[in-house]
Amino acid sequence: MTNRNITQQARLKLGAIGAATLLALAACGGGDSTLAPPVSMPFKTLNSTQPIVVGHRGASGVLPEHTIEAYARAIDMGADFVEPDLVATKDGVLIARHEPNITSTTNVASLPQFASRRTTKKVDGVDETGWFASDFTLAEIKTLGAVITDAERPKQFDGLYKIPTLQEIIDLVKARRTATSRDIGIYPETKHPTFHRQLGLGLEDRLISSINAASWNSRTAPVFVQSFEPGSLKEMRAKGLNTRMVQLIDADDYDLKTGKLTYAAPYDRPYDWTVSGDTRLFSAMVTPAGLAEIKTYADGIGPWKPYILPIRATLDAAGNIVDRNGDGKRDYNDASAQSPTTLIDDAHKAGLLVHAYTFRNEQRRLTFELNKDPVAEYLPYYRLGLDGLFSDFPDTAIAARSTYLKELNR
Ligand SMILES: [Ca+2]
Repeated sequence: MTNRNITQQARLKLGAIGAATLLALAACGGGDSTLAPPVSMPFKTLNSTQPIVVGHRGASGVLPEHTIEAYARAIDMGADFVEPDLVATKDGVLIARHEPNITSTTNVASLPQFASRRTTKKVDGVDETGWFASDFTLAEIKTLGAVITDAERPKQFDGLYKIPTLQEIIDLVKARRTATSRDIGIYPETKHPTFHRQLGLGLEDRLISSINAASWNSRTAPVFVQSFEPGSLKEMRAKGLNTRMVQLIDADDYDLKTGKLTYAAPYDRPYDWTVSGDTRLFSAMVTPAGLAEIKTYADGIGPWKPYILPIRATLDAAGNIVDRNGDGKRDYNDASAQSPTTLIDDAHKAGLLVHAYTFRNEQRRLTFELNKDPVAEYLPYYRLGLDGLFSDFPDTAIAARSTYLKELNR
């Protein structure tokens, strides 16, 4: 390639300002040999570094979630962090599960020796029936097999992999850090902290203890600690946890007709707010006042992604969703991402990182304009300066990030 071609290509990529800079450089130097390579554009992230990819429950799109195998696969796919959700066993060991109720994520319901453990418990104010991690010792938990929960995902690995402890996940990540020289980290979440505290199985002290034992209790450690309950994060900060922390921000659903998020219990507010009589909704957290409050105890927010790009459908004259893809159904696949909210900018102004959840490949989860391409979903978020994201398919997130890096000449 000639230098002339480099200049033309750069002009196309950079737009007027970048091309003008290159032309000025060429004019000053007076020779082709002085031409600089295309100028890299800056990241819009809070710390001006590339956005991180978090393997959500591991590579949970392809292997049963929250298993060593799923975390290892996420790391192999290029994830910067792996995300263990934490619940406690009867003997007080932190294990990786999305819910205290392990009915849907394990084969426990098919094991006759545990049939009598089936029970009903109130989780965040809602009665749930099934098998609960807190009724099993770690030794018993280790006899279970993990299963994949999404019917569209591969089932052939069901029952083959065990439920890992937090310690086993830390050991995996440390081994992979050494083997790859990559800066891989963990992104643990305290799950239903109030529920566990009421059982006498508080998660916070146990998590701090594990992080201390790993020599990772610092701001520069490869650790983000996350929770939906502010009280859990505040407790850990008060007890000496120095890692970066992220306040998760949920909602119940979206109304495709209005493009607005909806708030129904138990996804209306953090459960510790419900217990303490605080009647605000999760939506209070994304206001300037809410962000300023989060900044007093956390380093970032983890919003559900429609807080950044609201999703809305087109309506016909009768007020019904238009079946834009012509499949006879009127649903998410017919809706579109709307103009972005100011949340990323507002959070950055408050000094907070923004890590959005959750990105998934399945066609039923993609809006109309994405044209069935899951990579395309990530790009507007990266371009807005999102600091990181959670994906069930870290390889897709990395592929999209590579596309984005090329846009920035990086
Ligand atoms: Ca449709």
